[in-house]
Amino acid sequence: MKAKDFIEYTPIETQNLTAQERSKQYRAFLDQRRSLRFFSDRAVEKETIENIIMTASSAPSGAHKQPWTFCAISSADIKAKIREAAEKEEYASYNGRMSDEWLEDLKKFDTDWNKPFIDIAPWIIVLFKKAYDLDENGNKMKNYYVNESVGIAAGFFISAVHHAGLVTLTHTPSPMNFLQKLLERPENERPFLLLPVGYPADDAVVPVLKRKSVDEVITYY
Ligand code: IYR
Repeated sequence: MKAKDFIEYTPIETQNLTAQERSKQYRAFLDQRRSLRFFSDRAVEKETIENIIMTASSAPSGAHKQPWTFCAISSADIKAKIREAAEKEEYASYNGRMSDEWLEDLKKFDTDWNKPFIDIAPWIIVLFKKAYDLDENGNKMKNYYVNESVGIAAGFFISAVHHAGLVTLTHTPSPMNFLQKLLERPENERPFLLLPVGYPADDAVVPVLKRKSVDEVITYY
């Protein structure tokens, strides 16, 4: 792209609804989203995953560098390897690495080191952040606000999964370096999030949670 190349911005088609109506609808729609730990093994087409990832990749990023790689895994063999390595780390976390306060905070989710969803979900997406990029000569090119950018892309991803009628979980097996090795990612990529994607299991349950109220999250001036 040349410097200072501009085209006219085309606003979206609002279908005769006001911003107030549209914002209300979207609020209700995203309020139905839940993080799921119980997945069906029902297949999801590659094209669907690709649409969701490219939605995520439309997120704003520092200097439009798009400092991310989405690894989309459907191979049963690789999923099994990821599950095994993730459970090893999670076992150590739940049995000594996490503080009592942290374990207490997690009680309502009834989680433990077992991560069967990594095998069961048809797709595991591992989102990598790119600390820097390399040009065709192997020179380092700087990325900016990498954590903010990749976090925003993850948000777009989660909303796109919900819009498709699918479910996901923002899973952070910790530490996550095993993913870089297992997926043979280059030195400039660091794992950011692991997101299983699929249909919910027929008997899926979610914890009873309350979201913060307007007064708790907004301060008007
Ligand atoms: N990574 C662990 C623990 C965990 C941590 C937080 I913060 C959660 O919101 C949920 C779980 C796990 O995935 O079980």
